[in-house]
Amino acid sequence: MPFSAESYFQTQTPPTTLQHDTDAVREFVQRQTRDGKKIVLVTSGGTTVPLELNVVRYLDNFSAGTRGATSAEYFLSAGYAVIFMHRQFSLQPFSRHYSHSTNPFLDFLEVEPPSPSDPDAVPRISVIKENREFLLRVLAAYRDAHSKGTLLTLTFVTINDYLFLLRAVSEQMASLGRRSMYYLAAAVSDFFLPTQRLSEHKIQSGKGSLQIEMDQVPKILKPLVSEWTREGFVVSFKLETDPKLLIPKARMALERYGHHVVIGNDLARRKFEVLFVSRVPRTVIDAGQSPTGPPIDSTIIEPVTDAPPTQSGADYTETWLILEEKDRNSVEIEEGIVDRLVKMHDAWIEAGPRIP
Ligand code: 9Z3
Repeated sequence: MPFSAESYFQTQTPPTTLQHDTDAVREFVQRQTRDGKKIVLVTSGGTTVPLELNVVRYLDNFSAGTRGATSAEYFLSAGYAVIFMHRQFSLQPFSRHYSHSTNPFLDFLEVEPPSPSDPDAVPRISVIKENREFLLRVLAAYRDAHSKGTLLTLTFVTINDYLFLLRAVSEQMASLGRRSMYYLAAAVSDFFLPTQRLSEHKIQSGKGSLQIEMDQVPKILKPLVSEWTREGFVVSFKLETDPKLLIPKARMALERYGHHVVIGNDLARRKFEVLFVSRVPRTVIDAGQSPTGPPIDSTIIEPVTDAPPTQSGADYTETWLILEEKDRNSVEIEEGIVDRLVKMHDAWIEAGPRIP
């Protein structure tokens, strides 16, 4: 019998930090609610599946955390409070600009020699001139988020940590009703080994090949959408490597879970092209709201023309969001993604009951 979400949570062990994290989220949600903020939960980075209880080996899911960390910054600048739930040591908002090995922090700095006329002077470290404007912008946004307390960071490593934490955070955010958004960019394992079948110690070699039978991870979007989040605006990501599968799999996710937006991305093209599949609620159209709004300058929105008709018909919007070729080294596609989602979310808030 495959695990349902319910049987999963009944039989698996919650992470030891769960209560502490839940308390932090409760306090954060209460404070942001008092300040009238919309809150977005951004999940980011890949989950692991340990193969042993005293873990030496694990399976990992691909994700550097760029999508989540970058998007979190754009949500903050759009006025959202952000719960950033990420894989330990994956990229984070603000520090992503310099902590990555392709952008080492020390390369931003230079040493000014002491003045020969002042015997007590010491060398000074400063930021290289051409990086100053950029770093000042990052620093200002970072300080702003810190002084206003609008960013809460949570950490997961395993798929088990992720599932328990996602449920706890969603339950705390439920009181926000339509003023909450779920931006599920973490790369989530599809298969796992239940604790009861995990080897306690390191699996020994020497017995030939290793065979492991894994269980399917329960489809967590289902209870998230229908039980935990009430009226939250839910955006999930679909990652494929076969371009032919992207549209059908993104549609299928939307059909199956009944949430608001699926963003499909092909692994090789994800930095400059994403697919938006959304179910535009009738109420939004009837209220005369544009569900998408115009694109920001550097992005092109193209209708999907090569997809077969949907089974259920009318209420789908399927479009590509593409970065213009000339902008691909200087603009981040997350700016366009977040811009679009904020407009859709506002239309969703506008069309429904304000606070439950
Ligand atoms: C994504 O598709 C993300 O956009 C990426 C971002 C992982 C490609 P990077 O962190 O990459 O910028 O390097 N996430 C995959 C989401 C996922 O696993 N979804 C699950 C599913 O479709 C559950 S919601 O089944």
